[in-house]
Amino acid sequence: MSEAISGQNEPNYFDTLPPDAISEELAPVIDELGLRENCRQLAMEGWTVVQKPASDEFNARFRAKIKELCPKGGGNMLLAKDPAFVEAVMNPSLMAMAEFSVGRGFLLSQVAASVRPSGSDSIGLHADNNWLPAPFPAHNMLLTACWATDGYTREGGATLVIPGSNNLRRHPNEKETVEKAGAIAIECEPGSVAMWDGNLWHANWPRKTEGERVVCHITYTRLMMRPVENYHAHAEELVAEYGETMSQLLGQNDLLDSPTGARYAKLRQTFNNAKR
Ligand SMILES: O=C(O)CCC(=O)C(=O)O
Repeated sequence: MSEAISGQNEPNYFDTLPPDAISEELAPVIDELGLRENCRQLAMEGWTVVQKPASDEFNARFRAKIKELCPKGGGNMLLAKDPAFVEAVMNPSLMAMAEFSVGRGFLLSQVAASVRPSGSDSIGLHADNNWLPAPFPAHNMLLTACWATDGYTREGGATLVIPGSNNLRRHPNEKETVEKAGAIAIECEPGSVAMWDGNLWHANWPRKTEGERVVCHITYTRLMMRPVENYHAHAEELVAEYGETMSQLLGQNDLLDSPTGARYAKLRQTFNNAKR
């Protein structure tokens, strides 16, 4: 294989960073965005909240767009449906947290939304690593970021989490699913983004307050995982519009899953990404 096609002009990384380490390249971005404590909490407890990563104007527009596109309680494949979803997915704070949690070169897995009216019951306790057998690996595979356009309160049906359950590295059993021992509510302001790793046991509380809870659920995944949603039909258009970051998110900028065979020009970059 020639140098040109194996990407040998990249430095060759030999060490894999530990799961809670922030890479040298990412550290200035994390500091600039004030996310160091979020990284610590996500790595240790399995969840964190990024306070209002965008303007109130964006949050209001985003909520209205979700309501328009998801009149019946929910929707999916939203990335291709309106630029507001791209703006949320590519928000600098979310992208930085995703790189920290699911590694350089991570993919977009899903862009869905839920609209929960008053009286909505809770969903069952689960870990989002639903297509991964236990024991879960030390490095996180899946990061779920829930954009809480209305904020979260327990009475309002906030996401329920069991801090530290991420460290058990397995799915909850039936008894644990019923008991929900150690559960707390994530409480946050409108426009904040609650996020958790694929190991964390979570559900939500019943919604007792009036009105609706409108949330966009964005999932990022490590580059070796299969995404939930398949944007192949939209990839060319989205990459032309949004460039290299979109290309990475849709798995078009690495060695893998290429319709013409492995993209060897991306080999070293992809192997290096797996270590960061
Ligand atoms: O709706 C919620 O609060 C929790 C959602 C959830 O379980 C998920 O997105 O994985």
